[in-house]
Amino acid sequence: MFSDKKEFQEKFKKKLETQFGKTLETATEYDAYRTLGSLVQDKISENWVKTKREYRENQNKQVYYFSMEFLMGRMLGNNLLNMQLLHLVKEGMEELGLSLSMLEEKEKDAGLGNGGLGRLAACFLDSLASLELAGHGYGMRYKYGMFDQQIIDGKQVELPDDWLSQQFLWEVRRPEEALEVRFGGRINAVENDEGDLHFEHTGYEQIRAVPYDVPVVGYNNETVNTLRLWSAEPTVEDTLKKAEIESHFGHFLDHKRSLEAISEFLYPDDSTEDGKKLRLKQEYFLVSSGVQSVVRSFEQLGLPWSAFSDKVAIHINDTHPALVIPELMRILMDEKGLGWEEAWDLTQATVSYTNHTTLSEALESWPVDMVRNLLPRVFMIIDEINERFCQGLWKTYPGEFDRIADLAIVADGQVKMAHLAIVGSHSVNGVAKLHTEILKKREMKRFYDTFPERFNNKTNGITHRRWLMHANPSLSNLITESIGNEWREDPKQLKRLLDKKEDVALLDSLHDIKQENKRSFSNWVKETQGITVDPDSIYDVQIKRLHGYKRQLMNALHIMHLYNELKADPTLDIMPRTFFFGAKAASGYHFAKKVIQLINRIANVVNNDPDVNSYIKVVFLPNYSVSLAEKIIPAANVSEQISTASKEASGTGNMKFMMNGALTVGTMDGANVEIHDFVGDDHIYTFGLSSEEVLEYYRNGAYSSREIYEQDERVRNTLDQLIHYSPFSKGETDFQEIYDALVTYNDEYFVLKDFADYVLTQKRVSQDYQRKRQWNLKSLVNIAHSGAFSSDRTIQEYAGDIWHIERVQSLK
Ligand code: 26R
Repeated sequence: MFSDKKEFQEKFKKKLETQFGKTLETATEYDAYRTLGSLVQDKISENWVKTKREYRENQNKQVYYFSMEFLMGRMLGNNLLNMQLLHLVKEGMEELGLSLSMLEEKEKDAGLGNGGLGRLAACFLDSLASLELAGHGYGMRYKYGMFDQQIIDGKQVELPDDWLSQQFLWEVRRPEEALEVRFGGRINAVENDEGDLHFEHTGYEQIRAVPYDVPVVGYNNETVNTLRLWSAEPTVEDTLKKAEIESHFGHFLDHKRSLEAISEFLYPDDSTEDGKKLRLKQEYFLVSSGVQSVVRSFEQLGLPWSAFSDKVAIHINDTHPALVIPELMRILMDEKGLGWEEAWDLTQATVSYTNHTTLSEALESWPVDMVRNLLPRVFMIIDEINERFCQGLWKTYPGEFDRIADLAIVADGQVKMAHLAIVGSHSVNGVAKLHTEILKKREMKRFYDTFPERFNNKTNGITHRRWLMHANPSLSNLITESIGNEWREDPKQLKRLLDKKEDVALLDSLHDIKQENKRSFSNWVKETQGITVDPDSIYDVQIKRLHGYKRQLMNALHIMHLYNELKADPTLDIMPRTFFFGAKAASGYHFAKKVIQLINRIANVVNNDPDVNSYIKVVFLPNYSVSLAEKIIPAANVSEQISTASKEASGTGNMKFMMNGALTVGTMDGANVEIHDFVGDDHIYTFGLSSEEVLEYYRNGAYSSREIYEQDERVRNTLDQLIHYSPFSKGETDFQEIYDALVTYNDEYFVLKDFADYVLTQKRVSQDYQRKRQWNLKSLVNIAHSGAFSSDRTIQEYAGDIWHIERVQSLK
């Protein structure tokens, strides 16, 4: 393809001309981006073909990571990084008068995910390829990804994310591998001559599933794995038939649209169970096309069915793809002729499941009638799985009606997806130590009692390639200067920074780099938001989905409190701080939208008040996304991880900040607990109730937020400003609901309970920040321990303990 700068420049100019009909003089930046992208894609193809051939010839076990979400972000920079071409291309472009980072900015984020769960899937793909493991993603090619957020009049407005309006350079449509997925219809049991039953499906609706493959490039190796995204299209026969019957073009168009709707939208909801049939259709669409495609690949190996689980692992990212279990059973039995027992053993040995939340409102269940009507054969199989499971339970726990009803997959007219996922798989894992313990001791206790060997922990991780090497090149270079280059292939090596705690020059450079990152982020904020922020202030950042349990509200109330203190005493000696927020609220989550409005109101008041705005500033960054995270995290001093203890399964933003030298202000929740255990008390700011205390309050009902409201004057004054006349309320009733949630409805997330400790902790942060060298030391210690949170470590654990796969030995 190209191996040196000259050759690269020639190829680039050539492609610009032949593929896009432009010259360096006439090309726009966007033209240059797509030319470069398509050049890179060509180069990737060589290793892609090779990797696929190698897997086939080697007959390696393949892992398929099924997920309704893949939050990939941009790909150009990361592909160049992983291919070790970043330098060559950067310099080559510069000589042609083009800036690579400007071109990178032209790429739209692939935002096919909501938040943590989707981004985790993307980090895992990067680690699988980088560790030379044969693991692929199976997901949905949504026409519209995560909505674009605008803030108008201080309120969130959602606009469709029409990301495909810009051609997605990295995908390859594979119509020759399209499959069909069936919905609805009836099942007739038919007996053949030997007296065997088989099931005939009639009257169904058929949808074509077309895969689009995206290459996943490993770091500094020749591995290119595949992310396969499925798109719904009407089948040809179906379309013709309909057109004929209806003989009405309008009807035909309606029909076409209703079929395509299946892969139209990502559900922009990361918390509430959405009862809509379309979501269930989406889930089955991914599952059925995915499992059919997996089975087809296995059959090409020419091995007996008994080898299936030796060659295939299917991992389900939360319960969203849990229908994999009955779908694989259906295919093995109805299409391949296996008996129940053999099909069941293979299914269980193939499937593994990760739980990402204990929030009851995010646990999926579907009405029996809906499943039966939409997926009649799949429902029969679920029913049979349930029947056999309950019979087994009856033998182990005779007479324990309660327990059996509690564990059943189908109960109260609902299909419980988590129960299906646990029963039909060989491994169930949580995403941080604390989360897994809560699953075992509480949420899934009775399942743990029944299948203790299935439960295990896999603490989440993040790819240090995107989140450190690519997002923060100056810090990366400093690290290399200090401890050598090995950490790039083996991030555990970051620990060697602990030997450099006395290295004053290093600590100073750490500071300088942070300052430089803060300056360039300030410039970006100025350019895009028109807000001036001071790089000498503390950059305090909370970026994540907006949710009650994540307590952006507590952060906001703290800022109101600081404002009040400053107004009361203008001579107050406080370290200047800029509070950054980035958060999208689910479109139907009214309360979350109110919190966004409140933050924007606070920003408006604080930033325009000359009495306070040289001390505190508030910036709400609209349209938080992966690419925005990559800009702000390297510039952060303080990482806000303040969820109500027990509620945040893991968190992964916490790890990204730590890796970039920000210090955590956090509760002992999710992976914060493990961060704390690594860095020690002196290098993290923990506060608030423990998960046990929170869970105990929920049990005994002894918490009264009104008591705190009545006793703590600061809390009362601040909350009253929400409903009485104040600069924040402006005499309107916009924030009555927030007040009510906190006072009238007893503060479900313990915001008031943890408030006092939070205020004190933030004071400590302000004081400590002023002792530069100590602060930089804390920062260094965090970076040093962050290698433990590389997704390479996480993926190695999945590979060894759950999937039983090893690094692919090259055939060469
Ligand atoms: C059912 C459906 C509407 C739905 C519910 C919940 C869809 C998506 C979600 C997203 C949840 C499960 C999620 O993103 N969980 C997050 O997973 C991260 C990766 O494991 C964790 O770090 C994070 O703590 C957790 O909230």
